[in-house]
Amino acid sequence: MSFLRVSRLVTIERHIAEEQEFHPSATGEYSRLLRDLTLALRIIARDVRRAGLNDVLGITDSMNVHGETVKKLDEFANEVIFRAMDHGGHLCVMASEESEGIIKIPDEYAKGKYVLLFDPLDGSSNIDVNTTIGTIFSIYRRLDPQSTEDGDERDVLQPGYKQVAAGYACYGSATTLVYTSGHGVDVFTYDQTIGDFLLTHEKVRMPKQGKIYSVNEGNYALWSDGMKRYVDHLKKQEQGKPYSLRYIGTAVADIHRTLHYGGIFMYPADSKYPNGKLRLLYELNPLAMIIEQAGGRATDGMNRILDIIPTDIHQRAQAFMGSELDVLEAELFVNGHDS
Ligand code: AHM
Ligand code: MG
Repeated sequence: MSFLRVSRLVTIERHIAEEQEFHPSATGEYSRLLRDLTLALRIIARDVRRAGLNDVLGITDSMNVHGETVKKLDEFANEVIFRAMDHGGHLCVMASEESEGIIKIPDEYAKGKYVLLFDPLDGSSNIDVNTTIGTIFSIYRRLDPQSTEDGDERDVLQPGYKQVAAGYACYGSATTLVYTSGHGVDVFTYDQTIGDFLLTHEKVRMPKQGKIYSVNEGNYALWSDGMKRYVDHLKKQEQGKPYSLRYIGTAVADIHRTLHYGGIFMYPADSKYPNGKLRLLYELNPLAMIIEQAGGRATDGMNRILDIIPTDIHQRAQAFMGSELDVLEAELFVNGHDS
């Protein structure tokens, strides 16, 4: 099945410019922010493609041919995003899964009206084995639109429903960029020969129900009884079942498949992670916005993920995301309403 669902030749930059035309008061600041961010994604994509070679090309374990320290890819991605975004004048503060506190914009640069949250390299356990990894991002407006000062933790701790835009880059068999600004979900594919992301799937809609579940089932013994019953139910031999199991262990990749094929992706609470493992600000909110914008459902088993009020920049939450009917059914089981 081909996923090409567009008739127009459009780059990501053109697409964002077209969306800005819906907002006559737009100053272009947002378009410039996105342009800087996609530069960072192109640089990370290039280095992901060279993963494994960077060390080989280095003179020693820790030095590359330029005499610079070879960084782990996730630290490198974190730094690339910071360096692409710190000086544009459109951000007032950033926060990253890889950085302990909020990330200040350096004193010498102007502070803008947006906030950027990101997971620079999602699926880090897959880096060394050439399996799909990704970058996730989330953009908010700062709380005080008139301020030209640094943003602070309050700007970062906003609920997901306030996101202006969200997306992810998925470094798989191709590099794709999945993006929403609240007007549906569009998918762009990177063409390295022209160095640009081209629109390849416009306004993705996910199936109402799928036939795939995606969860780390190795944790079965650590789950609640309701969660165990739900997964047992998906494996029954009855109409429409058993479901197939697919689990990559990179949230971006598991969500990307779920977006196209439908079904459910889960990271529930277990006795090791009582609130689930995934991070609300850098992973769940942006992925939940994408899933909802494509017609799916994203909850923590009880509440809409986008409505959770964050209290800590690295807080975790449970994830049940995917086709609407599948997520509704999972909620019945995990809340004990299945019998
Ligand atoms: P990371 O951001 O440090 O890579 O960790 C998050 C990843 C997710 O991408 C993925 O869904 C999950 O951790 C996999 O966890 P597990 O190995 O416990 O199944
Ligand atoms: Mg991650």
